[in-house]
Amino acid sequence: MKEKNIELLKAKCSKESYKKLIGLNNPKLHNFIAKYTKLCNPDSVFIGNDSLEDRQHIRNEALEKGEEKKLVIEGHTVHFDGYNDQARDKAQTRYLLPPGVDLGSSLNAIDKEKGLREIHEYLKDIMVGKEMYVLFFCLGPTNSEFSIPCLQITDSGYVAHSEYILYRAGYEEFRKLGDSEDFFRYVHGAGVLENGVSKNVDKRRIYIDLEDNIVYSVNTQYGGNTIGLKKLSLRLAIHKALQEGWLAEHMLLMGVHSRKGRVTYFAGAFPSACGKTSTAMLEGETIVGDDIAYLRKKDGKIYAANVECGIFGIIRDVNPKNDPVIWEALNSEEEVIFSNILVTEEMIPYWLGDGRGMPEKGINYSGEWYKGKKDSWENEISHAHKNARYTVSLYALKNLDSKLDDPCGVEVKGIVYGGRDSSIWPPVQEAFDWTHGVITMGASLESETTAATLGKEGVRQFNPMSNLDFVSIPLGRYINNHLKFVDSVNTPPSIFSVNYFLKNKDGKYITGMEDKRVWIKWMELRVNDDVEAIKTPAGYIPKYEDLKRLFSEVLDKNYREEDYTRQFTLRIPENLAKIKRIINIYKIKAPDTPAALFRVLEEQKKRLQEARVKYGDYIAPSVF
Ligand code: OXD
Ligand code: MN
Repeated sequence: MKEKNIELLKAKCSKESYKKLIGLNNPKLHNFIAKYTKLCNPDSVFIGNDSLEDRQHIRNEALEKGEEKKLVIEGHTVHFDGYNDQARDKAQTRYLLPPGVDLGSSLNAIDKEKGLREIHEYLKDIMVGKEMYVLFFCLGPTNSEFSIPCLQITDSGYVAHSEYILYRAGYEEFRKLGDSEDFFRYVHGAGVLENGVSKNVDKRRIYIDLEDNIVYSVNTQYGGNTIGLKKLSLRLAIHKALQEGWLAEHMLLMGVHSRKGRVTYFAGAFPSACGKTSTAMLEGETIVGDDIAYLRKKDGKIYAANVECGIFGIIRDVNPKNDPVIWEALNSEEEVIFSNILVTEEMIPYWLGDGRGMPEKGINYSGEWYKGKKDSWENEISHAHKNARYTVSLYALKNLDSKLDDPCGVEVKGIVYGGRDSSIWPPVQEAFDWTHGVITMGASLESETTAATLGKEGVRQFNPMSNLDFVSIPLGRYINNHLKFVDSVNTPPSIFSVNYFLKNKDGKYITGMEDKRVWIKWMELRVNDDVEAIKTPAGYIPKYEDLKRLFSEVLDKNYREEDYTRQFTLRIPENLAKIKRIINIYKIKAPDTPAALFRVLEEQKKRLQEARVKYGDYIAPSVF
């Protein structure tokens, strides 16, 4: 470490912190920490390791600094983000573009030098009067091929506390790293706080440097913008994965259990707020992860690991009926951070759809709240935000899969793609093969927008692999990486699409909330070659008899043939219009799209057109 850096860090760190810093023999790491200590100019620097004391210190800090408040249940706290800081800010999230690099027109980018200048100006003195937390975590299980060590610098006790819950401790990983620079880094400053929340959200910026694996985030607290190891790292990981031939995906991981005790692992990609966590939490199955998975090849098979060990879940419609396991965890004395819910005088949290009715008043993301309160645009403020969250450790869940921390990951046999789609895809269908699935399901995914990002809700948006917000490389190359991924794999995983949001013409949902338990069981049977399926022009769909049996076994329900017919009718005009949209998007937005994408979609179009000539626009499954 440079002499003046040593002096600076010695002056800002306590003795213990300095010892922990020096315990990592990595001059490049030290110089980086010194650089941001100098720039952000905190009053003091805390270096955290993997110990319980350090974890406790961070929890205390979040409370003492007023970023969190204690709730009535021991171990529970509440945090509020500012009224206009309730979701990921896509517009102000940009890639820092070095000269000569072209990421394509669809990625939000800024010239690197200009962007760095701007963000460094915002970071200058941003931590005056505060403590800077320097923390070490690991993405993926430790001691594993999946592991990526991460350095988080932040002045937010809430962000630091969230990361201690959500990620594996990484100080020991850094020790093993020696003087290597192969780690991800995040620098976050919440900026000026007013009542504990970031005040200058108009100066909110999230800038991503793919060359050096650094993400900077300022003037925001919302987890999706600030928790480095979450969506900020996903963008870095997608770039790294392309270079190294693996996949970094916005995917759940779960074990699906057969009646005979067989466990088959599935990965599933769903856009934010479209059923990913609730699928991962399905009754009778086990959860490995609910948000981000890395997939790697080994010995001709595909393995995946959850990069996290906690859930930053949306807390809406979480009640004893819909989510009994989460409900139980959130009502036990496990460590939980609730954010942007409503809290009453008795310090009891309330959220939308909790089944307990709405309190008359309390504190929420708008400050003091009372029934009927309106914002400055005359919009009524709901008691809790639609994108309110809970942060809890996966180890607190009784349905946790035993392989969460397996350094080898879990072997993935099925991949599921699902979006919020009111009119096109059936509840479940299987692709003909890997290429067909990657292209017609993953790469063609569309979803109606939700409250997880700022902007209008309910607008149909193209969202390939549910990863559009995080794809940090030209889209065509991202798709190509998927196609090539199974080159040396003996039996690639089967690919499925699901749709929990299909509606009738009258706008009513035509499947039940619990039906996803049946669709996943059918996929498990398919992957294991236990049932046959019906071949349609768009993929394989279940046979009525199989679903009827599963509905009875799993849900104790009588599944009527008329429901099956309605749900699985092939909607030709909607499918054709979708193919047209998707082809156009790739033609316009992704000049380096592999030719296979257009070929496979054209073939599907032809099959659909031929079926239409024979059987009309809407084709019942019995026809095939
Ligand atoms: C999330 C998101 O928080 O995707 O998981 O927004
Ligand atoms: Mn997500």
